Amino acid sequence: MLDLQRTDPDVHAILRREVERQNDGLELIASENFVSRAVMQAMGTPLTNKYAEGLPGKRYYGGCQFVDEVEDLARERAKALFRCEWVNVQPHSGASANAAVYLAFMQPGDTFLGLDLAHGGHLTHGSPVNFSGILYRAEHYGVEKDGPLAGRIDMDRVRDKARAVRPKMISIGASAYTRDFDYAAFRSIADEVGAHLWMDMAHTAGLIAAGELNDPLPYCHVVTTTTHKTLRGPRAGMILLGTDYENPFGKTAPKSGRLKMMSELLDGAVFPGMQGGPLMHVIASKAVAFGEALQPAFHDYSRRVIDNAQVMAKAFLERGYDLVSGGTDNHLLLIDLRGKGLTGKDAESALGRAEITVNKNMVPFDTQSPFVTSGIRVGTPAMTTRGFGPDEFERVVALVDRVLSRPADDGIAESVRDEVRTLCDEFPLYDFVVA
Ligand code: DSN
Repeated sequence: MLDLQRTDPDVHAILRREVERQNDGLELIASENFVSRAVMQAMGTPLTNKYAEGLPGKRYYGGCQFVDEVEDLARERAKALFRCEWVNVQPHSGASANAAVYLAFMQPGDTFLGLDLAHGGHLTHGSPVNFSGILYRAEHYGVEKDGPLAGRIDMDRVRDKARAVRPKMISIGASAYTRDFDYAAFRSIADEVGAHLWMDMAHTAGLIAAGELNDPLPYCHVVTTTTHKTLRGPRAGMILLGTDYENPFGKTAPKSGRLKMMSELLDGAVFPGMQGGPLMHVIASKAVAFGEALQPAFHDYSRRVIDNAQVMAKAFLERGYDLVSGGTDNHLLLIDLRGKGLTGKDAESALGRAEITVNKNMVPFDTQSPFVTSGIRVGTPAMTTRGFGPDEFERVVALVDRVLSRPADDGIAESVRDEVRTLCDEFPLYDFVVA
């Protein structure tokens, strides 16, 4: 960093301010985390210089002998982590991984069925403003509005919808869904209608790797993920094949043949289908992160992420907040602020003034626009990495509540910000980037 300070003080000054922001504030965005120094070091290496189109041992460029080794290591570690037989670690992001899945298994105009963005799904699961909704015929299932399954997916409704629209592919996965998924039920629906089953586990990959949530790999034909979020690696993506290769294209082929067919389709969809050269410095960083996630300490971390989310849920409920689905099974909460007379936009902005970072989020059946929203999404992965436990998360809820009770009061924002800084100082984060 000292070099950068000398050679480009403008960029250095911006980086320093961002690191200070991360050090001094409460990071509650559910999709963010804090990576280790080792994960960052691998990214900041000369591997960024290397072109390596193709796969290890089959490249279109010379000089790939060492990047081959690191990609192989990343692949082996990912397979061990998710107990599966095939991965592609080249997608630049979760959205790129998802695009490759569409390219491999769908033709433009084909129908697929996924969770509605407005009910917690993701842009790449068929939003009309995303390629997935522009190129393909997107149909959606959602969560229940009322009754015992309020805020949750009713699998009978998913089955009815699948029977009605006969999708070629069904997606599972979400960016704001607080409950676990019933993969066996999804698989039985996919089998009934002859659809590929795809899980986008971007949010929960770390919790799944640690065995803290249901495992999609035995049920889904293909699984995609980001490698940051709960997995706590670099910002990037990955594709995995499920461990049951029975699929609508190859029911009669032997297992090894089906694995080959599916993996070749997906490899080709990543490169040359979607991407050019893979980012070898990021792949090296993925290898480091997967190595960390294979350690027993990562299991303990993942358990604490969920325990802390439950502590937060209880504390918010006790303070009269309305949680979509009434609580959480995973790392995030979706808070419906309509009962508090607040929009998500106003809440995000008021909390921001106190250096508490959240994101505004649509709640199911929202009447506000996606830019305003009626909710906020909060998560525990980042502050759990920092060392926060139940006591700290209870303090966090008290601080959030103080701000949201008087969102326009600058005096409260200022005093909460002072407490936030004191709390953060007790759990130091990065001291090396700003040296
Ligand atoms: N943008 C991510 C999130 O915040 O959930 C999903 O890709």
